[in-house]
Order: sequence, then structure tokens, then C-alpha cells
Amino acid sequence: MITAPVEGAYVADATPTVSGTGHEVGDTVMVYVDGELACEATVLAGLTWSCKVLTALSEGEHSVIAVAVDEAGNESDPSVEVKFTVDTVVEAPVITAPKSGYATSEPTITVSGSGEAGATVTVVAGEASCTAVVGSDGEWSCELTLVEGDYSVTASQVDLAGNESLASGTVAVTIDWTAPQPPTIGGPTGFINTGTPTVSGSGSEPGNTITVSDELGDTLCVATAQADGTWSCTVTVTLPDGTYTLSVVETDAAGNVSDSAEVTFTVDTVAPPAPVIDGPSGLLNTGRPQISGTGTEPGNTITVSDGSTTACTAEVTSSGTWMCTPDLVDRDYALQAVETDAAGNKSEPSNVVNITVDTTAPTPPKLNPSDGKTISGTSEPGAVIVVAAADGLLVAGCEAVVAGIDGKFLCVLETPLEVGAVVWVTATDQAGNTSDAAKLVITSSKPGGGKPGVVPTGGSVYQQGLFAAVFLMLLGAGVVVLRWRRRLVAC
Ligand SMILES: [Ca+2]
Ligand SMILES: [Ca+2]
Ligand SMILES: [Ca+2]
Ligand SMILES: [Ca+2]
Repeated sequence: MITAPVEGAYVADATPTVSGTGHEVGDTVMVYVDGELACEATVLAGLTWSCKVLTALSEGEHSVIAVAVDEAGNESDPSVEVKFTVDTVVEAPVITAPKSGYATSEPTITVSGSGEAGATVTVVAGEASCTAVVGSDGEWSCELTLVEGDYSVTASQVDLAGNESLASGTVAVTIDWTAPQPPTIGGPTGFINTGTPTVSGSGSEPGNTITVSDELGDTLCVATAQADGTWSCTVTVTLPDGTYTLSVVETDAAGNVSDSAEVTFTVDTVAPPAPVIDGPSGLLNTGRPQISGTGTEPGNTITVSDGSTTACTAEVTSSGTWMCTPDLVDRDYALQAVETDAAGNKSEPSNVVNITVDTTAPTPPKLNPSDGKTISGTSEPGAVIVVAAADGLLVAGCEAVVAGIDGKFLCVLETPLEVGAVVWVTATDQAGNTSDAAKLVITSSKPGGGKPGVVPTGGSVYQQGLFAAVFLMLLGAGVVVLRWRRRLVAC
């Protein structure tokens, strides 16, 4: 009879050894596999025999019988047929669950997959392992209990014939039952002028999910923390104007949810009304005028501009007024103001205020020779000419004469001056800038006679003393303030 392989055995050898027992020492045993002679053996002293199949058998089920032949050539009845399976192959099992990248806060995970029916699968993850027998459907599963950490889970199997497989592909699994820190929020803060703000932050665990919710708990947007820990998402519904406190939580891959952080801001999409510039306007003899006006909302910013150039900025006071002082060079300006609220909403422009800055004094008047009865000469058109005596007092009849559009002027003295008398003549432009004084010596008793007594200022003016006299004089519709300086003119 055949004692090996046993009925139903799986053998991992394509040329298995068949062995058995006989009845007479020296008998020859003919071993037939699937009806073909596979090998011959001799019954030994212990009445045992064995021989190794000579030609490799195919994978799969086979049957074997043995027939004994004595020295006389008599054949026995065949032995009981034994069926066995040759199996020299085993593939690595496949892990189908969990998928690589799986993270959970549960300490126990079920690992399942496919393998060779009947094989024993061993799953390893770090120090932990579990085993399972592959069912007839080719499926298996077992449970691993793990501590927190990142794992590479692999499986291998040993089939019924004893063939040991290589390891399966690895599956990355994370066990994590620690909640993240609440997210750090960067904004928005204060006033914003959009109802669909972008909420952002930093310092989160890369890959974590950031969820922004309103006071009712409804989700407004969701972000994923980037590799550098930053995140941002734009609110997907339009928030009406108002103040909001949104809560933000961070959820890790294992589903652990942080405490919530809060972000508070005010949505304001309404622009303020246009402000008003009160003044000043017109001709100015300073480059630093105080521009003032009224606004609407205290704290708002007023920007005064000339075209696209900002002249100055101011804040609307609690009383609704504002004032700022620009630095302007001599030229014409058309100033307008815009009011910007805290959310950045800009009003329509204000009224236009035209100003002309003129800080340049005229050159001293050019004086004609004088006979002491009239003073004449040329200056800047429109300038106010003032004639003063050596003692600083204005000369009656010549207190204020306006140069014509050709620049010429002439005044008649109420009391004629003596030959040799000295007067000082200044020109004040329409912006109020006063020239240096020109000196005139009365040189002739005849009009236009004698040598010119005028010494227009050249490069040799030096200031000997400064007499400041303020004269208020009514001129046309305005009051012109003149400062008169006495200067010596070198001849
Ligand atoms: Ca196998
Ligand atoms: Ca965690
Ligand atoms: Ca507003
Ligand atoms: Ca001027």
C-alpha cells in the first residue's frame, strides 16, 4: 500500500517521492501515476519501499497506484489509488482593504484581501501581526490592533503545499487619535468690502481639512492645509452687510476634529456719499494751503487729489469736518476729494476746487526818470505799485497804483518831490507776493529829463536793513496785504 503521499495531499515537488509498504523483501514495486509508470522501487528489509517520480508532473491533481512484482514475475493487485495535488507555485497575497493612505482614530483595523484558497495569510504591521486562512472564495481578512503611528502593512501566505510567498505590496496606514490644534486664522479682520471674503490662516498640519462655518453651523467654505501649513478658502455664499463671527475647525485625516477658532469681521459694501471741499480756492501765495471740508462718516479717510496725484489726506472728525495741508508748487490745480470708508469703499468725487499757487514775487519795478511830480515805470501786469519815501511813509498819490495789462504804471504825487529826494518802489502781484524795492532818485525838474535815476536791481542787491510795515489797502474787491521792505540798491 502507498503511505505517501497521503490521499488528498498537496505536494510542493513535481517529482515527489512515493513510498509505501510491501509484503516480501526483494519484491519490485511498480509505481504508476495517472496510469503511466513513474518509478520502480524494491521492498527493503523493513518491508518498506520508496522511489522518486522520474518525470516532472504537471501542476494539479494526480492519482498514483503501486503494483508489486515478485521474483517469479507474479504481479499483485494494484494498491488502493491515492489522489494528490502537485503545487509548486504560490503568489503573494493582495491586500484590498484598507487602501494605502488610510487613517483612522480607531486602534483596531480589519485587513482583508485575496490569496490562494487554503493558504494561511500572515499580515504584519510594525510589531503587530494577524493571520487568516484563505477561504474557498479566495478571500481572507484579519484584525490588527495598533498603537498610534504610521505603518506599512504587508501580507504573505503559505499555501497548502507549504510554498511560501513573497510579501504583498505595502499599504500605508495611520493610526491617529490625537485632535489637531485649532487653526490659526490670518483674516479677514476689521471692515471688508466684499460679501464673499477669503478666509485664510497658517500653521496647520499639511493635508488637514479646514472648515469655516457660520453662527448656525452651516459650512461656508472648506480648505486643505498646504505643505507649508497655510490654507485659504473663499466663502461660497454672499454675506449681506453686517458683522460676522465665523468658527473654523481643523480635521485630520483620521477624522479627529480640533477645537474651533473664531474670526470676526464686518462686511460693508456701501460707499459713503461724496465729501465737500469748502476751500480755499483761487489765487494763493502759499504752497501749503489748509484744504478743508466736510465728510460723512467720522474716521473715514479723505483723499484730496489733483487729477491722479494725491495732494493730501485727512480723517473725518467726529464733527464731520476734515482738513489737510498739501505741499504744492506754483501752478494751477483742480482739487477733488474722495471719501474712503474703513472697508475701502470709495465715494464719488467731491466738487472741484480750482486754485492757483503763486509764491513768486515780481521783479522790482523798472522806473522811469522822475521830475518829482509823477512816478512811472513798468512792472508785472496787474501788480500793485507802492511808492514810499525814505522815512517809510507812503507817498501821497502813489500809495497804490495798478500796472496795466502792458505792465505800465504812472501816479501823480500830491506834493512834488525835490531833486535829490529818494523813494522806494515795490510791486505786489495779485497773489500778494511783494518784490524787492527799487530805489528812485529824483533827478530833474523837467519830466523825462536828466539821466535815468533808476537802478533796477541787478546782481548786486544786498540787504542793509529790514523795515517791515504792513499796509492794508483796499484794492478792487479785495484787501491786499503788502509788506514793504526797504533795500539799498548799489549804484
Ligand atoms: Ca499553490
Ligand atoms: Ca491627529
Ligand atoms: Ca460703508
Ligand atoms: Ca507771482
